[in-house]
Amino acid sequence: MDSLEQLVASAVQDFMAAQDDAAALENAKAKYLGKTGQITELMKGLGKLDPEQRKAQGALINAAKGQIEAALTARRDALADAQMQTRLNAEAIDVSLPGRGRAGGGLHPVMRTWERVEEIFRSIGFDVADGPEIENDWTNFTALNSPENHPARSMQDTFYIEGDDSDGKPLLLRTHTSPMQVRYARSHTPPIKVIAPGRTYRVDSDATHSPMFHQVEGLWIAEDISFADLKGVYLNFVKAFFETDDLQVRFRPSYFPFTEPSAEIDIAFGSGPLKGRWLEVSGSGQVHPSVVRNFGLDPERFIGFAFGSGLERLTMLRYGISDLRLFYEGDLRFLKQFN
Ligand code: 2NL
Repeated sequence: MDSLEQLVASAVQDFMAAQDDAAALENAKAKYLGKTGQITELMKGLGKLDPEQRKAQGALINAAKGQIEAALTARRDALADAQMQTRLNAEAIDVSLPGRGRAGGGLHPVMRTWERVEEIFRSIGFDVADGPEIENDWTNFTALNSPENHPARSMQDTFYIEGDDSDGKPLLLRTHTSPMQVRYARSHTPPIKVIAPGRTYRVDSDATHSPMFHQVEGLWIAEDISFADLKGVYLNFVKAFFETDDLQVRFRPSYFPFTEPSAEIDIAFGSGPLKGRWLEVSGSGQVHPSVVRNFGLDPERFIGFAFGSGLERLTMLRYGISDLRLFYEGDLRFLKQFN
């Protein structure tokens, strides 16, 4: 084998030895084809030969150079192919695999109660009111006969918003759902049958109180209704809500600034784990004449009945939940049981 053939053979060997690292192949290329590479040096030596020999030798060197270049290109392509194959294997996606599925959301148990209460009252002709959670002092307190110096109006009991409304009056997070009913009563003409469910806020936080909680209130205003109608509506409601007719209600005298007379509503189940125990579920009463006047109505002509219940309380009784705090912790082990 002459020296040119050996040179080509050694180049091919070096190229084959270069593995997945691109620098190794480029170094091998420089050894033969670079500025001081062996082929380049042979070319430089041609100048010393006479013209006849230079032509013959030049052709041989060029042929060898061509073979080396072809071997280099082939090796480059082979390495690129191998690299692509490795990537394809590593990044392969099996399109026949089943999907991961979509995690289904679910309703919070208090929201279930909220929807249930709406459905029951709609079925007996009540409308559902809505309204702002940031209220003014008049709608939340004054209109509802809450005296100017009542502790409920203090910063210790109510969340006030920094800054006032456009009239310089304080703004606050509504402390009950009643302001929605005040707004509703002032913008509708009797007979009025409405419930107002929603979030409410008080400065209160312990095992049985949350700074945010939910209420539903009901209001019925007409010319010819009595406490018996309130009792009938509420009894129908609790029977539908708890899905049993085996249940009693009792009205216990109480006091609220916005009703006179006022009563607590208790219920007792005739069976089940809570059988025979009187359970407080709502406040209620005949709407105070001053409040009827604040609705823009004549208390001599119109009579109103109202009630207010806690949605958390109703939910706990319905599902047998013993700790209010479970509603606000967002623990999926608890929440998943209702979906
Ligand atoms: C309670 C007390 C009650 C009302 C809410 C009411 C609303 C208007 C006018 C008059 Cl607009 N009354 N609501 C009446 C009596 C009791 O709820 O502590 N509930 C958990």
